[in-house]
Amino acid sequence: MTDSSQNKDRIFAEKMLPGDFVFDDKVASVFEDMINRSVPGYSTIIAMIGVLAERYCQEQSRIYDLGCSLGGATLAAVDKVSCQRFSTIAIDNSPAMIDRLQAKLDGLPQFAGKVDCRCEDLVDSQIENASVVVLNFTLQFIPLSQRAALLSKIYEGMKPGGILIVSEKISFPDEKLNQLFIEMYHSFKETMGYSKLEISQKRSALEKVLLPETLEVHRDRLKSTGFQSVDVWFQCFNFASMVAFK
Ligand code: GEK
Repeated sequence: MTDSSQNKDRIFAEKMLPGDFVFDDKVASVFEDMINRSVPGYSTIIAMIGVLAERYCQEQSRIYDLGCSLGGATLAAVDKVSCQRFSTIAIDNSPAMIDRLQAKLDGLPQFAGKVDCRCEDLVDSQIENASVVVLNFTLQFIPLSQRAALLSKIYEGMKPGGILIVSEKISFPDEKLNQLFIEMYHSFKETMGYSKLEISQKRSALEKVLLPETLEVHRDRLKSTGFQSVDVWFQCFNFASMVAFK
């Protein structure tokens, strides 16, 4: 297995037949480059997840990273938390991602035994005794009809005083702003070295797979799930991260 941080994302560089985006081995092998060049503010969001985890992780509780990919948020959290006794569970349903994350952890002695990597559909995962739950750009891939039930399950599995971090690509009710932010986002991707062909082929591949919602929809659903305080702590164009407190 190669070190994915060395691999450049050229998946959509050549003209290709249309097809839905999947988190397969090809994507996992370039994922770090892909997400860093595709999500504005990704490295800031990851670092701040560490800061939030440090503050809100409770003794004898669990941290969950749901849709962990290569563990960017997992490692940032574990690295910062100062609790004496806590466990961390990193879940993804892509075997390619979980195998790579496990291999990465095996090479990092400071994380030995600290992260339990699970290859499962988070819709079926059990959430228990959680003080920090992370959905960093994952909820957007869950079918719309399953999102409310997933959030209720997470809420039920959380300790009072715990936090849920939800980062998402978002849409806007105002069509003019929606269009503007999409265009700004595409300009951002061009500055990150993606061609117009890459941007348009990836957009088509994600169309039926990544389903953005508005901040209002996210806020209302989190509130009706039971979360007490909910708001955005990071936003850049059509990418935002929210925090919700139980
Ligand atoms: C990061 N959080 O670097 N069950 C489990 N995993 C899933 C499911 C599901 N039902 N659906 C999608 N995934 C990471 C980045 S990427 C975001 C998250 C992106 C997983 C999928 O396999 C992929 O690894 C991840 O969610 C989404 O902080 O690529 O835009």
